[in-house]
Amino acid sequence: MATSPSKKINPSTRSSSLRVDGERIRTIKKILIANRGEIAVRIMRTCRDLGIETVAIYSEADRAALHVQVADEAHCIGPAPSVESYLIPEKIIDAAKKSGADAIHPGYGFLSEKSAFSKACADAGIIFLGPKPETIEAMGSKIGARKIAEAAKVPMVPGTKEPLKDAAEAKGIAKKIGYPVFLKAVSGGGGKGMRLVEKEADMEASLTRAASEAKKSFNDDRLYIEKAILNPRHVEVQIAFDQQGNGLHLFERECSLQRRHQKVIEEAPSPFISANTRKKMTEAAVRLAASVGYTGVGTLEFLVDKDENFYFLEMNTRLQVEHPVTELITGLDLVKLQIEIAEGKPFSLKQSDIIMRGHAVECRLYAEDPENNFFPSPGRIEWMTIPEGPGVRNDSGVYEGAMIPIYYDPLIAKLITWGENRRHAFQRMQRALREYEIGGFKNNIPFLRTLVENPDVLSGKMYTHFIDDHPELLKRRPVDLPKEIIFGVAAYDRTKRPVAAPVSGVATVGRETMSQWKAQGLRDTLGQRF
Ligand code: MV4
Repeated sequence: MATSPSKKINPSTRSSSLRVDGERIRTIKKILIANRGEIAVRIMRTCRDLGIETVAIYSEADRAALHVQVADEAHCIGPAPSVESYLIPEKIIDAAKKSGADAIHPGYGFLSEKSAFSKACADAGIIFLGPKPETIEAMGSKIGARKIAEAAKVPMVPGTKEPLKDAAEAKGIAKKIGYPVFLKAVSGGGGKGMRLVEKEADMEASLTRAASEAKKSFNDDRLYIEKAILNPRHVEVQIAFDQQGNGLHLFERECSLQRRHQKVIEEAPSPFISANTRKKMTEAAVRLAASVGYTGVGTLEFLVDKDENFYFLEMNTRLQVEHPVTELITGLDLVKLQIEIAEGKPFSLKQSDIIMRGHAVECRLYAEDPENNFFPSPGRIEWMTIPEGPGVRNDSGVYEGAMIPIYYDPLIAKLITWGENRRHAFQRMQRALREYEIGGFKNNIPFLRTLVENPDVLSGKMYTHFIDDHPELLKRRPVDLPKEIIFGVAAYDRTKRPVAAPVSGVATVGRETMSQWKAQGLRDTLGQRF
């Protein structure tokens, strides 16, 4: 696919092979991004910053998608369903070879944590922007990860490190560690296929159901058992390792506001943990990653109880959705780090150079209807007003006029704000969400506004089941019009062409015209959207 020459960057500005400390540096000049949506666009932005050419892949449903338009070059890899396109390693490696890309960035989801894909890239002589296949494989088995954590003396939830043999064994272990317990799939992760067992009488039925779910989801029916931590907080540590074995942590993220294992709001740092807990947790994370010879960026998930005891859960060997909050408090670009690590460059930073400054919050914008059980709501973006101003970052994969396909994750954008402290970051998030307008389909912006204005959220009282425990958060609130209209004007203007309101010779649209607008019944029109 041809692209305009004006977009082309000159890759010759990136010097080729040089030696640092006797290690070979392989300069990356062209990266294929094996993903779509906001993360593909975000990765391409860093590539452009670094003078690296970008290659997009796209399915037939994504011909006009933003990531295709942003890339220097794009290749169609098949029909809309991801099992026929974004999930097929051969098609992606073929596109990489055709385009002459030296590296592939998998983003998150799709093939990002498939060791076979990482291996296939290596076999094709293409750099995979992620850890070695053996590391992905080792962390893919949750009992394998528990054995690694134990060897590295990282605290974890009491439970088993071998697959369960039968119900009698499961009952014996559960009795010893105490109910309630969780049955989890050995090949699971991200909360999929977990089952809470509250008492011995439920064990047999739970085992049968959990095993059949695990078989269906992961083609592996092996289960293990863990003591259940009640009302935990979900805190994760960002780490990075270069190929020389230097390890760093980039502090932690708080991810407790979630619904059905889908995170809704994340922030950094965690408002719950003390400096002492932070030190112990980040040291444990670096120790665990070092013990497996980790390379690249990665995340260690922990559960934290009310007494700030922390327990290792699992490791994610990819760039995560919520990485921008870490970028905003550290000033680092995690994609740039990934690229430099893959090139074989040793870190130029020491741990003491990484300083946490201020606070960051991220809201995930989904094309789904909070008032209808978060049912996905695809469609066309009829209009969109994007927040701007101090401390605001919008990572989006869409544009006004774009179609949201039904085939993929309904995440359309991430809104991230930075502030000098938590309160300031949330104030900016409240402001930015009031500016944000997306029309044409149902989305969760009103729900996000409710959340970031909630007193319990603002005082840091949330926990993993907070949203489930507060169904009233899902109800749309009446909103007072005058506050909203400051930015609502622009949106109204674009839906009701012509641009200028044809009211008694008034040619400009602004706050002065509001009373006339009201006379035209504007309140009713806007009322449908707030
Ligand atoms: C747990 C747990 C409590 N105790 N394990 C969810 C994500 C996945 N990585 C593991 N998860 C959990 N594992 C033990 N032993 C609580 C969670 C958990 C959770 C569980 C049910 C519903 C929502 C949850 C949100 C975050 C964490």
